[in-house]
Amino acid sequence: MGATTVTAIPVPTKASAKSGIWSWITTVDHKRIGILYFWTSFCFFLVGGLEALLVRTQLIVPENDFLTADFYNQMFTMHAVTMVFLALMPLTAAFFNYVVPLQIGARDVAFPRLNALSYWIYLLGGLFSTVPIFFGQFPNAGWFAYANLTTPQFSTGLNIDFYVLGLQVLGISSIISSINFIVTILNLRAPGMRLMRMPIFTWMTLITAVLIATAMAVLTIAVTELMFDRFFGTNFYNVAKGGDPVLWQHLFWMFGHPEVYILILPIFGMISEVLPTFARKPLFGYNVMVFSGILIGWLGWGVWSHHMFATGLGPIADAFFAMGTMLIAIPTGIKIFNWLATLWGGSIRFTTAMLFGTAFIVTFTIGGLSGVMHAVAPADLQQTDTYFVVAHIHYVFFGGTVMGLWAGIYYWFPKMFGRLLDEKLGVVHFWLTFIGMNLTFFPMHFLGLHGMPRRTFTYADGLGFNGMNMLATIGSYLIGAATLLFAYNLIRSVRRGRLAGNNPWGAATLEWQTSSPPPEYNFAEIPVVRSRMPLWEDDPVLKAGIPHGRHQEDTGAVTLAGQDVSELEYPDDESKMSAHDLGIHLPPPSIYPIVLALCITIFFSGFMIHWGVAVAAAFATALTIFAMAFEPGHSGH
Ligand code: HEM
Ligand SMILES: [Cu+2]
Repeated sequence: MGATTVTAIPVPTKASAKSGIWSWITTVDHKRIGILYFWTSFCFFLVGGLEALLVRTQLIVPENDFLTADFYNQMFTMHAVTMVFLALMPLTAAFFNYVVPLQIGARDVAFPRLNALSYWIYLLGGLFSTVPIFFGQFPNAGWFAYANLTTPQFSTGLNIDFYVLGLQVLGISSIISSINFIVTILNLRAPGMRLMRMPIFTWMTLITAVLIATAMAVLTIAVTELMFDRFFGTNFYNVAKGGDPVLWQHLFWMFGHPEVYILILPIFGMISEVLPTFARKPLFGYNVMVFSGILIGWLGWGVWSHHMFATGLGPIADAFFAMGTMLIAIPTGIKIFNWLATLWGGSIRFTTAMLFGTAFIVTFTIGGLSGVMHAVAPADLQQTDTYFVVAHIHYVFFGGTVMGLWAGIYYWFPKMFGRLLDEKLGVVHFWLTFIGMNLTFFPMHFLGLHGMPRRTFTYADGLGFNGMNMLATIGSYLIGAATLLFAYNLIRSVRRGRLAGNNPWGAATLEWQTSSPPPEYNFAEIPVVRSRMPLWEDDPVLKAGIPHGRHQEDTGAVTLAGQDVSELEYPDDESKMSAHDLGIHLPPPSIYPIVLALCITIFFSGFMIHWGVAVAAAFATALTIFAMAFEPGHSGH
């Protein structure tokens, strides 16, 4: 425990007085919604992992017949779709929900009912996408679902219908929640928290939310066109009728590349919270970290065609997209150096969160390097559609996103549940995961360079692929074992973990000021912020290192609910401002989010069942929106 730890004896607190299933169904509390996101996406992570293990088991030996070719196609497609849309994105959303309002000293998000709505749409959309397992009709054209594989002539089953409609539903959820977070971060910050005093995780959430709102819009256009091709006989992607399959590739990757940043920028934010806390040093180069994040998000919009070198775009386009892609390595490299500089000279505590955090720097960098390798267009012609790309993807998704998320979970779990995860199990979990992932994905670089194609259901004996495939599969079983251990640790620690207290790690940002878990209203008094690291200000040693904005810097005239709070002093207990005094109410629970989510999901399923169902659900959706709009928004304090 660090010098700034203020808690004497941790006592368990209750997140909310209300309990029972109904209170969860109708909740609009960002913390509860965060917890719902957390468990749901973790379950989907287990499902996605199981799909991956089936794929790896099929490939363990040459000419294996563990899975049929068709089922194999469904498994690798659903593995990617599950991981990207149902596990990792929502798991970052769990932290946006739980942590961001606390970090900015707010009582909730800007639109609490919309927040609940986006969760329920996600859950129902996720279940909808899982239904086809019961009749063997999972999507089977890869997660990027290239035309013509998806046009009605070549895909007659329901497989692609599920892909199209599932993504429509899930896209609504992501767009709603991103708008909610943009507004929350811009408008609900505590007095004194200027943009450049925001915790870096909040900053990366803001950038990610902008990317989600814009990129998801493009995906929606792409899948709506595909939906029209499949259900209403249009020909956007049908060559025979003058359509263009390359149009799909452009639209998909215009979404797809920003999407990979949507999955990594929040992690950059998490790592930038974990490393300073456990090195007991402020983040090195905060300003540069913010601007390099913005630059990555911005450049990320201009490089999509690096996924399309093999379509023959021509030398000018190839050169443009190759250079654009390489440029991204600059802000990314800056971040890596800043993390290293943060560690430099720090007094490092290797907790499990820190183990995952530091390992992330290594594994993510390997993935970044292979990315720059395929930015070289001529080299990419060799690498594309081979296992080399699979190696790259997984060093950035697993070595980056997953390792970073695990760091984030070990770090914030005590805030969310009031109890610490078991550190002994954590260390075992870390080493199994770290060894397992490198064993699984590192040989794939060589498999790819030796010519093993990606998405191949089996391979012939004697091509030199056997040993490395065996290694990769063994590695994946290690990851599986590690993940089960992790699941056990999570479930066990919710009830039996060590009590955490407000600030078990001695961290610097506002979420650690309130109790763990925080009360329904988060902060009894809205904190007034004077620096980037409010909780380190009182520590004479740490304080010296806090760049920018210490006590001396004036907070400006900050007003809240018409009162100048920057100058307020609290002479005695009675005059302290509470939520009540400031006129801040907590929004009442609402049943409409789940009802609306149900209507929307039924609307899209209607296209597969009967058009009458879709029409009825459209009416129900409109009515529910009206009812929701007129629902009274005030309740007790
Ligand atoms: C400096 C950073 C990066 C560079 C230069 C880079 C470059 C590339 C390039 C050129 C490709 C296309 C390869 C091909 O299909 O032939 C690619 C594929 C891919 N990248 Fe990256 N990348 C970087 C970071 C990331 C990050 C951070 C993520 C995700 C967290 C990511 C996820 C992916 C995925 C999922 C694919 C494959 C998509 C698919 O074919 O299914 N990349 N990357
Ligand atoms: Cu890309």
